[in-house]
Amino acid sequence: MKKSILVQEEGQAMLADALRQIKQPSRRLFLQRSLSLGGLSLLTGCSASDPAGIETALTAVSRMNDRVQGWLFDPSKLAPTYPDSMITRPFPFNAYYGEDEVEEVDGDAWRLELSGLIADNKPWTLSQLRALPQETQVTRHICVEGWSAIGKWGGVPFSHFLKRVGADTTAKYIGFKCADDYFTSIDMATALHPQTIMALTYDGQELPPKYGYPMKLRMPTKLGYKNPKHIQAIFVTNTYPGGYWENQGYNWFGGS
Ligand SMILES: Nc1nc2c(c(=O)[nH]1)N[C@H]1C(S)=C(S)[C@@H](COP(=O)(O)O)O[C@H]1N2
Ligand SMILES: [Mo]
Repeated sequence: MKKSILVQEEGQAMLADALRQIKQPSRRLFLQRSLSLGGLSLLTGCSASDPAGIETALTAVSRMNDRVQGWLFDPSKLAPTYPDSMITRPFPFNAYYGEDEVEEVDGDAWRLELSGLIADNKPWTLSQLRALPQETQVTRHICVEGWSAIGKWGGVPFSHFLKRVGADTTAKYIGFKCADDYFTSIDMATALHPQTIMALTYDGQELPPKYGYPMKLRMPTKLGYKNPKHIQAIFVTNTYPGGYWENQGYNWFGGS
């Protein structure tokens, strides 16, 4: 059997054990922190003189951590919301490129493409999305680069959309392909979370290019890099799709 599979199985048994003992969030943090390099070599038999082994082990542990976060995720627990007076102005821009290189998407020509485990995969126009029920949230966006900001997004509850198009909500993953070649993917429980929305507006106005025109996925339960802007295609799958930053070592679950 491959080492990574052994690592996962062994690690999962250990984590399942630990999970049975912990109930409070403070203990959860302790659990996350305890998945350190020391614990790693214990788990895997890899040493610091074996960088490739460590790399593999780190990836394995990050994927285990995804599962733990998935188990701990409470689909009905809401992220904090804020009054309009607390909105961060100006709201920061971020991407893997500079603000002068923001993707200019033609909203009239734009079509949201659907594929994978979805019954009705006809493409959607922007006006069709605008005709669906809309919700607004004032929530905090947290970026791993060390900043957070409160913003106001409006759009279609993603769970409503997924049911409308007949997505297989028992599938594991939802993947996103963006106009700027960014890509990411999320777990189904988060996709169905009541605060996960297909954002079409920012602060009451049409979503500006820098914040992801024509549509971004807004999830206050996830870190910034999990919130894809300029979404062009959505697919439902049971095959792990990874992501732009996730494939470079960022944790996939990426809960905030
Ligand atoms: N398409 C696309 N989406 C993206 C990114 C990106 O580079 N391209 N960067 C992510 C990161 S790391 C952050 S913090 C947020 C920033 O969103 P904002 O510009 O609305 O603040 O977008 C996320 N979604
Ligand atoms: Mo970010």
